Amino acid sequence: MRPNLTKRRLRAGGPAIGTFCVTASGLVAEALGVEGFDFVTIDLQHGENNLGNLSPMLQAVSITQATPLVRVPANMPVYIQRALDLGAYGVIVPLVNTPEDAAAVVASVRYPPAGARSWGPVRGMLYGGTDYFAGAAEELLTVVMLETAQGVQNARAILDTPGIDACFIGPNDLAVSLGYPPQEPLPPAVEEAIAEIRSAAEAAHKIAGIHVFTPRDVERRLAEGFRFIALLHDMRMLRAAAAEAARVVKH
Ligand code: 3PY
Ligand code: MG
Repeated sequence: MRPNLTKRRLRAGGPAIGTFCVTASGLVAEALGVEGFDFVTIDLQHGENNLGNLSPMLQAVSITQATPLVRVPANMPVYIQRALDLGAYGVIVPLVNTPEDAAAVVASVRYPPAGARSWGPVRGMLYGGTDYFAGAAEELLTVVMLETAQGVQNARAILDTPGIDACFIGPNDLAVSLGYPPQEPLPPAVEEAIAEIRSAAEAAHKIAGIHVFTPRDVERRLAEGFRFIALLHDMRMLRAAAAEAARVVKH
């Protein structure tokens, strides 16, 4: 099966730095991949994408060196299994709050006997190869989002769940769950919760991940021990560049 370069980097102890794509444009997804990110995550939770347009979005990422990942809209077998069937090389599952939630994620990713995924990788096999069944557990990346107060409380148990490769912190939802509006920089209580999750990941020997919104924060989080880092998404990049360009407009 085609190697998952992002998973291999993480397994080897290195960082993987990628981004998200929220617009439904294959052109944009391809551009993100071409620019050198380790992974591009097609976002089905927020933004324009859905199962109906996912196949061409994944095709666009797949012609670059970036690993194609999908953030599913919810922890439901239909989303996780269909994203993988269409060629996602890993899933990022939002709002995982309990070890039972984590076990459900693994059951959707893994074929029996380890899980309950149904066979039918229509495009997954085109991208992954004819030995998809034999290699799927090894190559597909399983990431759970810890982004609620309950998720922080249960972080160690969630990360101890067999089959979970990494956690990914959503700082905005985490702030909201802890009683703050989404904001940058994050309030100290949110930073404390982030540090708690990172410690839990370290204790569980799992990879810690987080979404960041400035290149400087990539450096900061790497120094803290995070290794699976997403920087920005296409709309934020576009708006920042557009705002910078529009500064020339004086009236
Ligand atoms: C959050 O910040 O809540 C996220 O989900 C970022 O991806
Ligand atoms: Mg979130």
